[in-house]
Amino acid sequence: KILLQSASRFQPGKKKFLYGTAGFRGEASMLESTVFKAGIMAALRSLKTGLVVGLMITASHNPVSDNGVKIADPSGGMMTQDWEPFADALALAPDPDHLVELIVQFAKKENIPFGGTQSAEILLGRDTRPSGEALLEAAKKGIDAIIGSVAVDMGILTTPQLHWMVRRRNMEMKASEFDYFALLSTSYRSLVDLIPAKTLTGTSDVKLTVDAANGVGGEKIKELSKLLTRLEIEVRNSGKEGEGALNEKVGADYVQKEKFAPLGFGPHDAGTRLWIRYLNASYMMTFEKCASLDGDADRLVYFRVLPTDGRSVDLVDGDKILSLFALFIKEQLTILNKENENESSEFPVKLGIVQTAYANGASTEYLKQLGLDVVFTPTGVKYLHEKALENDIGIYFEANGHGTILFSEAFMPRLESKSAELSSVTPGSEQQKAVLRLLAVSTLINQAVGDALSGLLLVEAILQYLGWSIERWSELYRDLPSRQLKVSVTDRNAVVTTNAETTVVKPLGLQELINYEMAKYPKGRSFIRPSGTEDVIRVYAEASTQEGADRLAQAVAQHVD
Ligand code: NG1
Ligand code: ZN
Repeated sequence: KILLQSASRFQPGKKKFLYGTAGFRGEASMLESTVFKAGIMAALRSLKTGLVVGLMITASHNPVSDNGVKIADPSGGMMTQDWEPFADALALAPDPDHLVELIVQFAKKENIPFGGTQSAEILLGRDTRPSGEALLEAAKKGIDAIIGSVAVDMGILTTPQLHWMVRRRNMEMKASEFDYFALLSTSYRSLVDLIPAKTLTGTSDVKLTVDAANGVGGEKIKELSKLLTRLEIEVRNSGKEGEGALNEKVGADYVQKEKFAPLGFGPHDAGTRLWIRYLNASYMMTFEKCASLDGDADRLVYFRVLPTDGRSVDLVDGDKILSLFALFIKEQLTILNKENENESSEFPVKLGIVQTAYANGASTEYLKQLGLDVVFTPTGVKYLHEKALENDIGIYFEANGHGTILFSEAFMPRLESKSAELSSVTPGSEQQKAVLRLLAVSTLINQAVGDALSGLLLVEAILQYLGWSIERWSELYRDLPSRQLKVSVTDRNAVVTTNAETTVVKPLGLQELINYEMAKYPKGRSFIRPSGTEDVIRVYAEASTQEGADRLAQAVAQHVD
């Protein structure tokens, strides 16, 4: 009855929403009833599992007029895919009666202890969008409509902070925002303290300029940086009044897709080049390293403004962050397994890499050259995350900068007992340090979802460990030129793909046309897929030259149209 009453207050709008790559997204003013239903979903999910669930109001890198809602499962990851059809059905329910009927049926099928003694707890978070507050109220109404469920408003958060809190709560660990900042900063500190003295570059702070997309990451990174030693962060586009609009020509999505510096950055950020004579050798030093977060701070890319025009950038994208992480972890595993006189036992570790078709071909080649095992999944964190979990240590990244490192549940106790063994057998040994580094990575990196803040600290710690500048890092391999386009279509679901989205199966004949275009360009590779967050078909193309990539993308886009 309560459900029916509140449902009548949230009549569905005309627009139909589906639970896509990252939950429901769209024009904020159309979303109220959908968010209300997401509140119901979250409550049911918590009732079903008996654990804490999260609900986040954000539209990430999309314009400020948009918003969205997604549910974090008890693990801290994305809501289980099994429930997506139910989410869609709820969203499509034409009226309150149908809605209630759907819920009752689903609760029966899933054995959800509906109306019983079981209680549910849902952590709510939202980004800085002005529409967030009202939508959060709608979510609360949805939660309140399910008896026994409690909504806990965690305030304005980055998406990864909320996921982290859910995960930690269910692990019965401290999970406040303060705990988050404390854990990240102490883990970073441990990694920096473990840097070999010979690579430590002087005593001065490392500098980094961060574009926070005028989003929630701006204030959060400022707070975090107060707790950091050896890293000085300047934040621009922090979201303060007068600094510009959320995600408008700023942020990780803009920098990665357009390959231009965000607003607020220019020629003055291209840096100074100095030749320093030291022990008869010349060193070139540059002082410019910039990073961009997206609107909810779950994506991170690095860049360097090029002195040529002060606007173009040398992009260091998610693939290169992944490569840096992979290189570092692999090195620690090698140290750990190096034979030594103390003969600690062999410590086999399964390290695996997960990418999507958007990964630059050069990155995949580089990772394979390192001897790493690389697999591909369709776009969407839920797929990458699931695949990465099949390893002891799994690293996944999307080219757009969303990714993380996962340490499996079975592996963590092994790593901890190895650490205990080494600290008694060979304290202070290189092996012991390698284990301590891996342990610090496991607490620094957000294992619930990709997190720009924790990712950034890991990047900085590794660069210091290696003694690398952003230029040296960028030179790991040279990206193949690429181009991304989007084509507006009436029904994006008319395109169906397979093979981790690299082959079109519907409409018939389209793949043959794409193959025909690809064959025209050296190193030509192109694929299309329906976006899960916008009403478009995305086109990706790669070739040995930029002109080739541009022409290939254009040609393929024309076949889609
Ligand atoms: P869609 O719109 O499905 O392409 C985009 C990103 C995904 C993921 C989601 C969620 C690209 C090409 N796609 O999804 O990788 O990050 O948004 O935010 O960047
Ligand atoms: Zn995001």
